[in-house]
Amino acid sequence: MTKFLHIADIHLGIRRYRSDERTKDFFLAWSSCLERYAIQEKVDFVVIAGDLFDARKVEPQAMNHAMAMFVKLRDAGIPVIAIEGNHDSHETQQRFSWLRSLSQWGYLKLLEPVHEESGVQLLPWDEEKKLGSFIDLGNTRIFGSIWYGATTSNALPTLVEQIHHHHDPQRFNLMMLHTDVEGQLNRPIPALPVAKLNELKSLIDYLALGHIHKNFEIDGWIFNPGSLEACTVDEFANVRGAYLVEIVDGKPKAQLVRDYIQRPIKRFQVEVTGHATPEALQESLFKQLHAELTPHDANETDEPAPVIELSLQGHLGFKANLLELPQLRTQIDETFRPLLTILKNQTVPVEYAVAAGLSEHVSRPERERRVIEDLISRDSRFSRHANTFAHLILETKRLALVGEAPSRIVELLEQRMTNYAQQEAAEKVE
Ligand SMILES: [Mn+2]
Repeated sequence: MTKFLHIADIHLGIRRYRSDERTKDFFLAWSSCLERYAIQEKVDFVVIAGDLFDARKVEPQAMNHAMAMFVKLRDAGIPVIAIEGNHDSHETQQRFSWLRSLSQWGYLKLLEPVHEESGVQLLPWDEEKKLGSFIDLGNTRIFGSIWYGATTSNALPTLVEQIHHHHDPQRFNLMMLHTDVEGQLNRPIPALPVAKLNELKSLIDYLALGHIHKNFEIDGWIFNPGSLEACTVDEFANVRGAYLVEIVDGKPKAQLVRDYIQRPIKRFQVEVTGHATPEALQESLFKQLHAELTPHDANETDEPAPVIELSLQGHLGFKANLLELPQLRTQIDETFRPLLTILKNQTVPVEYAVAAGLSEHVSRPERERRVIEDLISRDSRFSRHANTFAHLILETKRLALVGEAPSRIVELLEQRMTNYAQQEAAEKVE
């Protein structure tokens, strides 16, 4: 029985939050994942579906991180098959890349389609030249591709045609592809439609994807493990891991495995509504944190210090500049000693908190009146008569909507304003 490990988007060498520790996290994820799920599991091979490195100009430390494990895998007799991702692709017009060098030195086998004048060619792996587009390992045929980006849709038909030609119905056919897939990201960018990928379905038994940093699986044959670690703050919320796959009766039995070293994240949502002063908010915030979090103590636990993420939500009861987030962060860092604290301010400043606290059952006209009234109240010259002016504005709108002539609307407005001024004057006399 064949068993393999599928990983992607390891991003060795990534630098974030000016934290060297965070860079090391990516090595720990990579090394602990391979120790546990490749070496201990005695897999037949490992596939890396792109973005092993965070950048094509690989930092010395990142190369050390990569080599530490390539040597171990080589000693364990486990071949590594890889493709380029968008982060570590070779420069066009450039013959050299670190992935190509690693392939030449025998630490991995980089699979690349060959682009000739006649079009794309898939060539079998040549162990002497250490070059090729597909390779046979036991009963598995593995195809590589390159990062096509926005042109994936255009490149796919020729690739499908080539795979038609080279796939081996007697074997388990695996293909690695680094791509966006439609419906998996909430970004308004063109992504590859699943219908396009389905053209490969009759030819490929396991499509090993990379690129999107969260886990997903489609129809039991398309697998995207997600990145090994979270590359950005937003990615902390994603499910990610590696696929440990057994080929049973020619079908993949893929299990998402996640039990390797990852930096823990503690996420909190803090409701700011109802706190009239920064002090009151701070008190309640720390009460909430203390209830759910013990200060990290490196002498007491082997667990790495967590990343704390705080999202502040709701309507501020005081001016936004009184929130003083840098001080708040320092205080959290000193109290709980996390690796780092990420503050997300999603509060609505009191300055913009119009129609705050309105029940959802309030009718649309009433809601509209409240918004206008609140906006008028901001101006101290009119705040005393916000209600009157709100009605006046709504009346103007109503007249305009029923097609009243502009001159007539102005006339009415003038009339109301005169009444208002007279009323004002009368009040002053009193
Ligand atoms: Mn990536």
